[in-house]
Amino acid sequence: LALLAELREALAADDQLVLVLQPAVDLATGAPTGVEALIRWRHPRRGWLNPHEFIRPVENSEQLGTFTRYVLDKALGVAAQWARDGLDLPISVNLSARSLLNPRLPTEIADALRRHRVPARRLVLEITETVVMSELEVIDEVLGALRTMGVQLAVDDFGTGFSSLTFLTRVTVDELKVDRSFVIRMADSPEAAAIVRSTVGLGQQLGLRVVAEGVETAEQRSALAELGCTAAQGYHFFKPMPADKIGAVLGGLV
Ligand code: G
Ligand code: G
Ligand code: MN
Ligand code: NA
Repeated sequence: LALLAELREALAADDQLVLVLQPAVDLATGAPTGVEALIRWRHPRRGWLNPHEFIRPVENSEQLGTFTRYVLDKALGVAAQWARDGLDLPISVNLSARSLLNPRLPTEIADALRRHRVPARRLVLEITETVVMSELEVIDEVLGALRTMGVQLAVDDFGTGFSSLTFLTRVTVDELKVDRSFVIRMADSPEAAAIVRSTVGLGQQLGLRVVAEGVETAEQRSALAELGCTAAQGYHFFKPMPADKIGAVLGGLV
C-alpha cells in the first residue's frame, strides 16, 4: 500500500507526524487537569491527514510498533519540556489496542520515561476497550506491568465498546472518558443523559476520574457540572493546538 510506504518515510523524516494537544479542564474551576495528544500527518503531497485517514492501516501493519514508540517519544518530549517550564500536567496518549499485544511495551515505555526523565504518573494511556476484550489474557499482563510502573490508564470512548463493564472488573484504571456521542445527545435524549449520570456515579463509586469529551456548548458544560462530572474536554474550552502554543495558553492557568 502506498500509504504504508509513505508512513515509513514519515516515521524516518521526523517532521511529518506531529502531535496537537487538547487540554481537559476542571468543570468547577476551569483549571486544566491534563492534556491529550492527538496525531496529525503533514503529508508532503496529500496535505494534513487526520488519524481516521491512516490509523487503521497502520494498526494492521508491522509498523504499528514503530508508530507507537514514535508517538510516545514525541509526547514525553512535550512532557519533559513542560517540566522544565514548571507546567505540572499529565499528558494523555491514545494507544491502539493492538499495541498492547506487544509484551515489550512496558519496557519500551519505561525506557522512554527514563530517557525523557518524566515520572510515570505524568503519562496517561488512553485505551478503547472494544478490541481489548477479545485478547484480555494477553494484555492483562502488559497493563498490569504498566500500572506497577505507575503509568495511569484511561478508558477512552467509555460506553461505546463491547463489555466495557467487564473490562473494569479485569483491569484497574484511573479514568473514564465519556464518549462524545453521549455528550452531544444529552440535552434531548433522556437515555444519553442517564448514561452520562451513571458513568459519573460509577466513577465516584470506583474512585475514578470521569472526563466528558466533545463538549461544544455552555449548555452541555452546565448540564455536565450538574450531573457531578468533574472534568471535560472539547471545542467549548480548547481546540487541539500545536505544542508551541500550549505554554502560552496554559502557562497562566496552572
Ligand atoms: O485527532 P482526532 O480528534 O481526529 O482523533 C481521531 C481518532 O484518532 C480518535 O479516536 C483518537 O483517539 C485517535 N488518535 C488520535 N491520535 C492518536 C494516536 O496518536 N494514536 C492512536 N492510536 N490513535 C490516535
Ligand atoms: O477517540 P478520542 O476521544 O481520542 O477522539 C478525540 C477526537 O475528538 C479528536 O479527533 C479530537 O480532534 C476530537 N474532538 C475534540 N473535541 C471535540 C469537540 O468538541 N467536538 C468534536 N466534534 N470533536 C472534538
Ligand atoms: Mn482519546
Ligand atoms: Na473518545
